[in-house]
Amino acid sequence: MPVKEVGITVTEHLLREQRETPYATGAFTQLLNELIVAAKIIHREVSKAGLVDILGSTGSRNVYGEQVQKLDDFANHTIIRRVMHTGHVCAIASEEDADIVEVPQEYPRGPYILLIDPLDGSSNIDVNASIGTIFSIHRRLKDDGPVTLDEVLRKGSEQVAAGYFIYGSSTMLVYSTGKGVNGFTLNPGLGEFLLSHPNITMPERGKIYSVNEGNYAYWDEPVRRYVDYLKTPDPETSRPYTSRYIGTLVGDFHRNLLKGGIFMYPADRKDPKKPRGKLRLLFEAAPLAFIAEQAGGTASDGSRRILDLEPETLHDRVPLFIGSKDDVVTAEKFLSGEL
Ligand code: AHM
Ligand code: MG
Repeated sequence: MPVKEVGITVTEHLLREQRETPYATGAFTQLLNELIVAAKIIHREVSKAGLVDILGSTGSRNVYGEQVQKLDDFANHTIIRRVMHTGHVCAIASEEDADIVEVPQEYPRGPYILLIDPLDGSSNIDVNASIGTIFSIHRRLKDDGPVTLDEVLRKGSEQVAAGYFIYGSSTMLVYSTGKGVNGFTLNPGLGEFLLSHPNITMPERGKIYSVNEGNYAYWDEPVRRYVDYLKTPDPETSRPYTSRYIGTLVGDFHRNLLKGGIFMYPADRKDPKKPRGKLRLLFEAAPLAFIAEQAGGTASDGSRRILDLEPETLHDRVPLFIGSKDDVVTAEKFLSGEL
């Protein structure tokens, strides 16, 4: 493994990874490069969002019945348009679309399936807080022919790569191909993502918990007891923990990835239509679980490893407990009744 050189471009980093991978064709590198171009376009729109008529809602609702923001729509179409014609994917599944979008068979197609949450944290768009794009890449199971749903409904452990872009105080790309996690910061002057956070590792235990505590009354008793525990002073275990919650999964996860801690979106009784919490297994939980594990952390639905879960539908939701290993294990112990 060559020395990680802070400041190298993401393209150079990808090419180095490609050279280390036997039989690599470069298709994956080109796919990621195209995704990066899409993210730069989204970054440009996000950074001028307050100035142009791109804030607010489109007036329509997505597959979950949520208001579609104009930037959501823009991000979704930008990624699909850029990636569809690369010849490296055969299908794209988006949190914003009910079904998978297949590349027509008469066009050049490749072996990869891309899954995206094009603009995570949409409720934060209009208030200028961090938002992000989450992606996950699978290699298709068949050599050719129409893409079938079972090729998309796969366990997170089968992802060949996953990552996210965060449009925050700076724009960053964090990704993993299963060989650790690296973070790149966009230098707006150069228009290049430069390696700024090589080999990210998550502290074994953190001091931060992130959860929408407004839902406390709707949680099961064990979740409430766990959150009460985190707030009870005990210097031996660094309690009380600090509470931090942006309401953008990417932003909350990114902070905890660097500083340590736990993010939770437990199941709750707030909305009978969402008995398994709010977050989506394929578009949110699985890609971030891949990153968490690659950085030495972990992710669970309260009792099972997120990366082992088999999705039943494209838009399955799942309770999520993700972050520093010791924190997630403690949460699981509360949920199982062991603590
Ligand atoms: P979105 O993808 O439609 O933006 O929804 C997901 C977001 C996550 O980013 C965040 O963790 C969560 O919803 C916040 O939900 P809540 O407002 O219920 O706390
Ligand atoms: Mg989201």
